[in-house]
Amino acid sequence: MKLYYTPGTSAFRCRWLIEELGADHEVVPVDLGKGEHKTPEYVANVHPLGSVPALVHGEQTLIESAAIVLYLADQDPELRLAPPLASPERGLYYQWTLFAMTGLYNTVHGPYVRVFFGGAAASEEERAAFARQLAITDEQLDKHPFLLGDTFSAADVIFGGLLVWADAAGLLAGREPQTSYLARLRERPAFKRAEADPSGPSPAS
Ligand SMILES: N[C@@H](CCC(=O)N[C@@H](CS)C(=O)NCC(=O)O)C(=O)O
Repeated sequence: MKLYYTPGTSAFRCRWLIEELGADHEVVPVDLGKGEHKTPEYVANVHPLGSVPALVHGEQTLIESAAIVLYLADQDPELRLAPPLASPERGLYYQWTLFAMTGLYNTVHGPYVRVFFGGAAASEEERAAFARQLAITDEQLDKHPFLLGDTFSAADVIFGGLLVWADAAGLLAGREPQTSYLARLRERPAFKRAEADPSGPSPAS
């Protein structure tokens, strides 16, 4: 498989999941600063919206980072990165994944990109909106190491990836149990491999 990738972007969660899978892969660095995502070739052949990430797997090219993560998580059932269909855990898996990508994403993305480019720190209003959303994970993460309980899953990759952004934007400081949870995720060898990217830092958006 081949991942079109820019560090610090939504592509990170895909890279992390690929590392959790231990799958053979090629990373194709896309330099947003140089506009490599807007060339006619890239738009025609890789990502019709001229964004990252995109995954090429066999004959198929997929876009949308969360779709890529969920698709890849299903590739090796023995790793239990996705809970069984129709199980109670599967319900929670959908709940936390969609909460992260439709709710938390909108709260975190703006401050993250702004701070990444050296702009103003998160406002009180942004902090309050983030804190209110994050609080719905308090009970689960107080009692369990991961969103689904004792078992790490792709939902942790998606939610945890957003906490990485929140942390970089200064939104996470002092918030528990999520700070300890993120520290636990950062200790994962797959996270470390994904983060140690040879193509170096690059603009977030
Ligand atoms: N919903 C998409 C968002 C993709 C996206 O906006 N990617 C950003 C980086 S985080 C990007 O490529 N920005 C440059 C652009 O779209 O021009 C996903 O999760 O894959």
